[in-house]
Amino acid sequence: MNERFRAGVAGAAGAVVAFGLAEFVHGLYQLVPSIFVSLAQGIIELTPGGFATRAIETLGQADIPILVASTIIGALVLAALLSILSLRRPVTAIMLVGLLAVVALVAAFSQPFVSPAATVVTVIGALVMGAAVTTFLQNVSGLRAGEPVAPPPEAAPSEPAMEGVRVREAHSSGGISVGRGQFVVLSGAAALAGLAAAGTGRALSGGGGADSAQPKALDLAGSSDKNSGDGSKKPVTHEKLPAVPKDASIDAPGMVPLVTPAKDFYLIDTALSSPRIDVDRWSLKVKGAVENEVEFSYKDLLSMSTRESDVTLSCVSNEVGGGLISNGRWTGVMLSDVLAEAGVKRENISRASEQLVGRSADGWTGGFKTDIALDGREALVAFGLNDSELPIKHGFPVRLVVPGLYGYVSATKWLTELELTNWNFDAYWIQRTWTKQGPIKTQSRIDTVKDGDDFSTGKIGVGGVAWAPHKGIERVEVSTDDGETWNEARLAAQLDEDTWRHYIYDWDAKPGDYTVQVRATDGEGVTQTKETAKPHPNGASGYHTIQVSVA
Ligand SMILES: Nc1nc2c(c(=O)[nH]1)N[C@H]1C(S)=C(S)[C@@H](COP(=O)(O)O)O[C@H]1N2
Ligand SMILES: [Mo]
Repeated sequence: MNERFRAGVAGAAGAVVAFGLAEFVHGLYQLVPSIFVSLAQGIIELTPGGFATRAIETLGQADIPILVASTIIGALVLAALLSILSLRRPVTAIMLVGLLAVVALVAAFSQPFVSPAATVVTVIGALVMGAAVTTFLQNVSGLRAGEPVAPPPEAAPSEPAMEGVRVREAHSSGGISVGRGQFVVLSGAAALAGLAAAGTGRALSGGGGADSAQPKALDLAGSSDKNSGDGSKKPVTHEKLPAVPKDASIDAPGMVPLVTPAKDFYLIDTALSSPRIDVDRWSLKVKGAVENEVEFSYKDLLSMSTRESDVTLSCVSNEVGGGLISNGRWTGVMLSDVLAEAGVKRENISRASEQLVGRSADGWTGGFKTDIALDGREALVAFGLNDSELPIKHGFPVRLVVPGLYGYVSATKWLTELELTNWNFDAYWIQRTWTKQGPIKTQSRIDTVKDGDDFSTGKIGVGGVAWAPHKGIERVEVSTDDGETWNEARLAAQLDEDTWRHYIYDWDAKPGDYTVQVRATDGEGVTQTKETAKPHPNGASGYHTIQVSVA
């Protein structure tokens, strides 16, 4: 092993220890954010618009492992290079480590709910420990001659980062060195210790695990009589929807459930790890161009009138035929009721209050016309999904759900603020070149038959879902001849005009190769466009088209 290689290994081992320690502290104390996640998140935020639209529009899906892997590799390579540099130019190396501390702190402080002092101590402590381990490994492998054998890093946490400065006589003879085998063992041990610390930290903080934990059942009993003494207030009610009617679903192999189970609900956001919010400290502010700013606690919200509402949510990044769409039964307070408390009414919307911006605990924003919140549709400040609290990943404790709008302009998760402002403000994805208004395009998808399927002659049920949230679906047609002729599909009962609708066409298939397509017509009589478009900048369009063979 040559000198550089050993120095590189020493640096990488030190980095593992530094990250491990920081991750461990994060596990013990959540107000110290995960430095690793903060850095990766920083990369996302700094990604410029054009690139971001392609690279991270489906974050929460396949891109996360790539991002995480590149962040890890990047950090290890950087540490290795710093270690090599430190042999020749220790002072420069130390200054660069200092710069890393600043970068890590900036990233950490952009996370929600950060304890400043503890975070500073953690970052500096972790870097000092990492540098100590690196220096120790450099020493024992003879890369830094003239130093006495340092005790193991666990026993020597004091001022080791400075050690490099004192090593002037690096080329003098002597110095204690261990053999190659021992160097490998020591480096491996350091890295393992770091990994163990990181693993423990992850386990303590419930990284991943708690996200998938079963959300608690909603319990609104007892929160109802709050305002009853006040004669001026309308009585508080908790409206439940009747059970989903049987005839609203078509039961066929491959059909998706009409109401998506929370665990299967599509997931899209820019948060590498979901903000964990303590409901007792959470509040929702309504501010900006309002008559009076108001602030709601979680209890305040639950003691208002609540309702359930069936709403299909879709992501603008959904490709034709794609799965970034789900249908939920949401529980919450009407957004219009929340706004009314701040004096916002449809009649008094002005240019200054034309836009309603939802802001998340993690800083994400989504904005839409204030009028949409007040035009009667069941836009909710939601705290429940399918009779349970919101899952952490889907916005616990409170999010927005607005029928008819894509999620990127409307469905703010981990909601902490509603701000009334003018139309000039550009929310998160608008800054990244997606269009300002995001009405969901009328669309349909074939689910029961897949592209490339082979069938034998006979009846084939071509079915799936069609949606035009807030307009409803009036008709769905299926073509088996590449759009030459269209056959009316059978529709299930419409659960709600805000939700998708099941359809099926019983196709009597003869032998041959077929191009099968579907198209939907919304409640206003408008058929979805045949024109194909990519998701960027305002949603995909075109007919879902598949090829099948019948023999
Ligand atoms: N805080 C926050 N809210 C957010 C997002 C986000 O990145 N951060 N993404 C939005 C987008 S683009 C969509 S499509 C929906 C997805 O909601 P879901 O993950 O619950 O399906 O959330 C919206 N709300
Ligand atoms: Mo989205």
